[in-house]
Amino acid sequence: MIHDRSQALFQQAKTVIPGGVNSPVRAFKSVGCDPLFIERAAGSRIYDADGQAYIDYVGSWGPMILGHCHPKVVEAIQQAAQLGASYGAPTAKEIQLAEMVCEAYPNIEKVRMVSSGTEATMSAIRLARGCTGRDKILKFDGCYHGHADSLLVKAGSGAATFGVPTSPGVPADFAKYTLTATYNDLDEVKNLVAANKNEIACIILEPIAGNMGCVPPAAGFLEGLRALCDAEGMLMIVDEVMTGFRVAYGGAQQRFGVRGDLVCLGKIIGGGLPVGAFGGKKELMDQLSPVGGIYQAGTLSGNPLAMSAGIATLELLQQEGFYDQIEEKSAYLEAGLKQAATEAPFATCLQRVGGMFCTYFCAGPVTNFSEAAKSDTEAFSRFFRAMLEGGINLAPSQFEAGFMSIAHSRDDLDRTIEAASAAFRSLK
Ligand code: HOZ
Repeated sequence: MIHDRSQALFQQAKTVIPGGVNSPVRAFKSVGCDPLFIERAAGSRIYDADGQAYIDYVGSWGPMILGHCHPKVVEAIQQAAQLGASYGAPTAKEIQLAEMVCEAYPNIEKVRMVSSGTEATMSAIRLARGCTGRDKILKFDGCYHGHADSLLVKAGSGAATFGVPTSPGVPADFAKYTLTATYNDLDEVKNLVAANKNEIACIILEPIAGNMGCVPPAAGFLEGLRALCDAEGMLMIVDEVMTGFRVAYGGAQQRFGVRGDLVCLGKIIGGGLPVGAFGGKKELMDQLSPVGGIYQAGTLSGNPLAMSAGIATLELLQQEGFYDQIEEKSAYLEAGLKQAATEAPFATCLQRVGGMFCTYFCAGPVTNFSEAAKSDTEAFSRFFRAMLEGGINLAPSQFEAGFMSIAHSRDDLDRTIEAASAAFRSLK
């Protein structure tokens, strides 16, 4: 494939944007090639600046479950834009989307809209600290909850990709309030909680870890955390930014039957526009300003374009059989990729929950970050480049999930499996 225009744009971008990108993983730094610059997208495809099409499993890192440019979502955004891009004042659309979220998540009685997943988790943490009067929080090694100071400790996603899980710039005085445990290790969590009795405000987790690839919760892990939070007066914050409306309409909490005290959402609820949300029982949410004293605000919060795109998206997700189709497509791809991987010269392990998946280049199962980190990232990067040259766009990091959309056709999946066979063979 020709990447002349993308390469020229990357050189130009680097002169005015740090690393040429507005979010680190996009720089393709860990996969040994220059990033594609994207010009447009439609359905299951994205098109680069050199005019080449790719079957896309990044889906803007999760939001595009309908595929790109769904006509109903485009129409909703266009109509909203004609009425004004932003007012900084309440609108009926905010209520509509909030009602849809509350209906989908029974543990959310009230929800506040923000502009990104980072804002959602950051605000939920502040609320948890304010409600409990405790400063410490507990997160899991390899889970990523955006880039707020308290949460950028042993983080997954780009932080793991570039080997700086705890970022310079996070004061040690802040980081000391963030305790970290091994994902899926309930005993370790219990020990940490016992050692910090009555000091931990909340446990925050990805109910399916999608920022160290794709790691499902072990049997009993979510239930154990729930019971521990109840026993110890801690809030359980379930970060469903990635999994919400993705692995089921009611997210991972519906799928696994365990409910958090606070829930963070983002990605799909904005239909591709910048959005985040956090919600929970009204006793907790009403401690936020202006009802309570815990402050949280945002100029673009509840933006009418984002609300419109979110409403249109969620309406389409309610269609009968939507998630069955996502499951069916994902299972088909999983089976095909596993078969293709038999041609790899070493062990691989594909993990999937609903429409999110990851292939590790090591023997599995992968249950936590230290196991994910055993994946041969050099082999991943060769596989990634071979897939890209074969017209398949995967996330440019071993530690990110792939995402299925409803727009992926059987033909797209077959082409992907064919490209993967060739890519695995090329690793010999
Ligand atoms: N690291 C985020 C996904 N897990 C987003 C990356 C991006 O948008 O570049």
